[in-house]
Amino acid sequence: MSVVGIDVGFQNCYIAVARSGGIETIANEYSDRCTPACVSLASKNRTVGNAAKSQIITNFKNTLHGFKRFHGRAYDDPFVQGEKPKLPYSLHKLANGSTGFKVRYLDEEKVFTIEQVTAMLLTKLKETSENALKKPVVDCVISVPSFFTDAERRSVMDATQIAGLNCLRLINDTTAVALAYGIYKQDLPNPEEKPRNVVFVDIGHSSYQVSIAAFNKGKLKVLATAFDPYLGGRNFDEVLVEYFCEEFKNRYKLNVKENPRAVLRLYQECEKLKKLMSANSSDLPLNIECFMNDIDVTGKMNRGQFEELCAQYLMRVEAPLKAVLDQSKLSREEIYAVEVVGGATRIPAIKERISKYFCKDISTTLNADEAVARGCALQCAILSPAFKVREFSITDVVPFPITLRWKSPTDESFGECEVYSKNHAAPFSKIITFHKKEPFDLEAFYSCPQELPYPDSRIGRFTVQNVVPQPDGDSSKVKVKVRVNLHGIFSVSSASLIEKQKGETDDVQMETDPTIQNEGRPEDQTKMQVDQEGQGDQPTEEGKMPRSSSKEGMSSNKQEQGVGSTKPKMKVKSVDLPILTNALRQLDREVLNGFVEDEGKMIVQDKLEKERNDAKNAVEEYVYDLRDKLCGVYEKYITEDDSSKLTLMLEDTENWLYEEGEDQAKQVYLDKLAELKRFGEPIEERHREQEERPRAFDELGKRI
Ligand code: ATP
Ligand code: K
Ligand code: MG
Repeated sequence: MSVVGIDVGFQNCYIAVARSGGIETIANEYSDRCTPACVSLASKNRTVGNAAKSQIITNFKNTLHGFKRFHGRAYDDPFVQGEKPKLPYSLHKLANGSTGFKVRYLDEEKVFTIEQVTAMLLTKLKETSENALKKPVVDCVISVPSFFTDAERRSVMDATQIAGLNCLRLINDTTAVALAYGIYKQDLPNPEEKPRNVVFVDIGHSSYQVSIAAFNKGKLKVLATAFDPYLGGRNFDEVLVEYFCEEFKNRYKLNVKENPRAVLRLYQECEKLKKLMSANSSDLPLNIECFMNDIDVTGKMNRGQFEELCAQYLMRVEAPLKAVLDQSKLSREEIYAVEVVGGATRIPAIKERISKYFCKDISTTLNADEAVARGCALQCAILSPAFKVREFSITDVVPFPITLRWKSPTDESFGECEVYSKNHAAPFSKIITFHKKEPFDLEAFYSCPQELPYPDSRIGRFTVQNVVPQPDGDSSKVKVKVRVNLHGIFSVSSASLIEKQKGETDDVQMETDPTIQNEGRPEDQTKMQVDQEGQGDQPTEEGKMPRSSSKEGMSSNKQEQGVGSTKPKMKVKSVDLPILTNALRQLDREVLNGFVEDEGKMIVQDKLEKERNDAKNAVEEYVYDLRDKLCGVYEKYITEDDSSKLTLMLEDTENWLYEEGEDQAKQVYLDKLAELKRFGEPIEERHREQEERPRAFDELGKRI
């Protein structure tokens, strides 16, 4: 079993794996530990990561990047609409209202969903992990921003499925960082002592997250999270781009904005300049040759100027820090350390503001780029039965309160109840008891739309099916288990109908007291209790949660709730009820299966194309190699006449490679190579024999 952690960033992805020596961040085929979140579609194949990044300008219409935040979002979503004019590629409204990407692929126009695009990226990251581990990779843990809502998380989960990954947990970025921080610490307070409270800040390319976690030996508990979901390094790039666009308009009369390639180049150069300014406070140049209309452009900027231009964004650093501290109810003195990660925290003005807010030097003991991936790998190791790792329990929080609403099918009345408050522990299950005679709908939604960084507060509708009245016509008692699972996704995970047994009629009837049927007063209608087993259990598929319907469990539940006068001797029988889940923006299962198949086909296509290219390169290499040797080491082993004939043949092949041989089937190249080798190999053979002869004599001499 593989133990892999993946940080899927808006801009940069990192992979960490567990090997015998511990957790290691691994490099891709470019010896780069960072794989750009970039997918490029072309007429014969797809390229992903570094190779795709180099296509951003040349193949801008078909090179997708900056797509992470389209997960779970409708095309009409204000965020999507805001991004659209800035993107070099085209978005497309899908039939179900979701956001699609319109590209040319295999010489045809194709529309991919966000799940498919992220799956392409994940396929690449999976391959990179497989190359490093030298075995198939299926199990993994993937990070998402702590503020991702249900729809966004479900969409990422679908992407992992398309890529053939089994995501054991979607873990929040800052929680992964907290784990990477805490698990190796030997000096954490004992369980009964006051915990060590640490602030974790992660500012990436698109977003800003902060959390406070309390550590004791063997555990971490997230106390609170806060965020500015739309503040990240890219805002600072944009400020520079706007500034230089204006400047180039004035100085060179260039309208940069109308040239997508120029805009993309300017973004790349501005990002470099931004990074340089983090290390250097003096004037720094920006030079781009042949920028537009054959004009070379130059500009300059220094850190002071940059900070002035970015004042509106720097101002936003404080609010999440204040929000997280307020929610944790801790004082600044109770904060042990402030750990920062994420590329954008390298901006000095950001660091200063964080440090100033907590009246503390910030710590950078964690690797700012790799901590999230390492935390993911650690979580994967903990969850994997195949790997022994120190016990460490993680309790996360629910970022947005969740309310459940139910409607009476017979009249207009309805009831609702907040099932998870803000910062409620997660994962967590609860059981709600209803008294119903027929199937009913539960609607889950986020209670505070105004604080949600997402335009739709709905989570989904869950229909509890097969509910029937009791034989005597009374309502049945229906126990519904709701859950925020390991991925941070809400679900109605199971339901059961409790049947009255003969001879117990009176007891049970007491519980169907009509007051409990009183819709609109959640306290009366719902009886909630914490399902103790629900915490920290292994992730299981929807609807496959362990049922808690034992006789003992039931009676003790009642005592806790103080409902009814059930005697322990009462016999209860429970029947599992199917639940129909209709989550917001959820992909149809059939469609998802189709995507799994399509991804498989695209993987094969990429593999074939790679083999074809490799075969072509092998011909080219052989031509150059043999030509060199004919004038060198092989000279003695071939007549002058044969040599010039062969040289001519090599030249023909080279020309052919640039002309009709440019784009041929793999077999054509294999045949070409075989043909050349028919001439080349006898020469090589003679050469080798000659080389080995004296050595063989030497060996013989030694033995005698
Ligand atoms: P997100 O977390 O939003 O999904 P991400 O994980 O891809 O994004 P990171 O890799 O953490 O983001 O950070 C990338 C950002 O950090 C980019 O905006 C990059 O320009 C910026 N960055 C990296 N190094 C520096 C530096 N030295 N100075 C300033 N900014 C930097
Ligand atoms: K990252
Ligand atoms: Mg990140």
